[in-house]
Amino acid sequence: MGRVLTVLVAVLALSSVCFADDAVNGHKIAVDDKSVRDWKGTAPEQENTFVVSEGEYIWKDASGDDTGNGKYVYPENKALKKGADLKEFRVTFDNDNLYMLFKTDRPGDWWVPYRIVGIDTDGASGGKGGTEVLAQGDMDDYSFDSGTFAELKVAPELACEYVVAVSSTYKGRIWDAKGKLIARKEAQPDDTPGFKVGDYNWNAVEVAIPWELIGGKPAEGTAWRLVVATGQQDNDLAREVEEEVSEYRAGGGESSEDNGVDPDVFDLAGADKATQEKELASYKADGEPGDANSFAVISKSFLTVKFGK
Ligand SMILES: [Ca+2]
Ligand SMILES: [Ca+2]
Ligand SMILES: [Ca+2]
Repeated sequence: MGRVLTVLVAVLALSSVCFADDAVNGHKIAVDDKSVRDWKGTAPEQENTFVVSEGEYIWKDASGDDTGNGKYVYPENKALKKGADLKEFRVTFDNDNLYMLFKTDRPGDWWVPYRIVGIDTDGASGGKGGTEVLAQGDMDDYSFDSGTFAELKVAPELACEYVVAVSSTYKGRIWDAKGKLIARKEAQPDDTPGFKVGDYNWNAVEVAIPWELIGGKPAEGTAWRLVVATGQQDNDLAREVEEEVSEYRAGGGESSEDNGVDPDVFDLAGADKATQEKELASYKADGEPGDANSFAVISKSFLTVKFGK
C-alpha cells in the first residue's frame, strides 16, 4: 500500500510539473474565414495574466490601460477617439504556420489599431543578438516597407530576430533583425505567399506567418519572447503622438514634431499598467527627433510562449 501511495505521489508530482510547464500544443487556424471562433481556448478571468488553453497561449490584457506613458489621450476626431486598447493576444501554431490573434477595442470608425510584435527567438535561452530598435525605419524613405516609425526599443536581452507589423484590416510586414523587409501582405499580386492578415469586425485580427519566413518551426520545448504593442495608424505608419492633443493626433507625449522620441504606442502586453507606463515613459524627452538612443526601452513588458508538439 505504501508503495502504491509513493508511486501515486510521484505521478501526481510529475503531472503538476507538466501543468506548470505551460507548453502550447498548437492547432490550425483559418485566417481568411472572417471568424475568430476557431480560437477555442478560454481566456483567463483575471486581467494581465495568461493561460494555456486548448492549444493556445492566451494573454488577457487590462481594459483601459491604453494610456502610453500614463498621459496619452486619443485624438479628438470621433473616428480616432479609441481603438488601441489591447484586450487579448493569442498564439498557436501547426506544422505550417505561427498564428496570432489580437483583440482590441473597436474604433469609432474603420481606423483599427497599429499592431507591432517583436519576436525574440533566443533570449529566453540566454541567446544574444537581434535588433533592439523595435519600431522605427529609414527616415529618408518613411514608408511601411522600411518600418513602423513608432519610436520604441527593447533591452539588449530582449533583442528581436523578427518584427511583425499589422496595419489596417488586411496589411502586414515582417522585417528581420537587420531591418530588411522579408514579407509583405498588401492584397497585391506580389504578396508573400502564405503570410495572411484577416480582420474580424474591426476588433480582432488573425495573422498567419509561414514558419519558413521566421527561421522554421521551433523545436519542442523552445520558448520565444514576444513584445506586443498597439497604437494608432496613419497611412500604414504609426500615428504620431504629440504634446498637445488635436483633431487627428493624440496628446500627452513630449514632442510636437513628427518622429519625436515619445513612443507612438498606447498599450503593451505582459505587465501591469504601472510597469507598462514606466517603460513607455522611459524615453529621453530632449532627444533629437528619430534618434533611437533616446527611445523608450522595454525590458519587462513581454510574453514568453513555450512551444510544445
Ligand atoms: Ca479564423
Ligand atoms: Ca489593454
Ligand atoms: Ca496592457
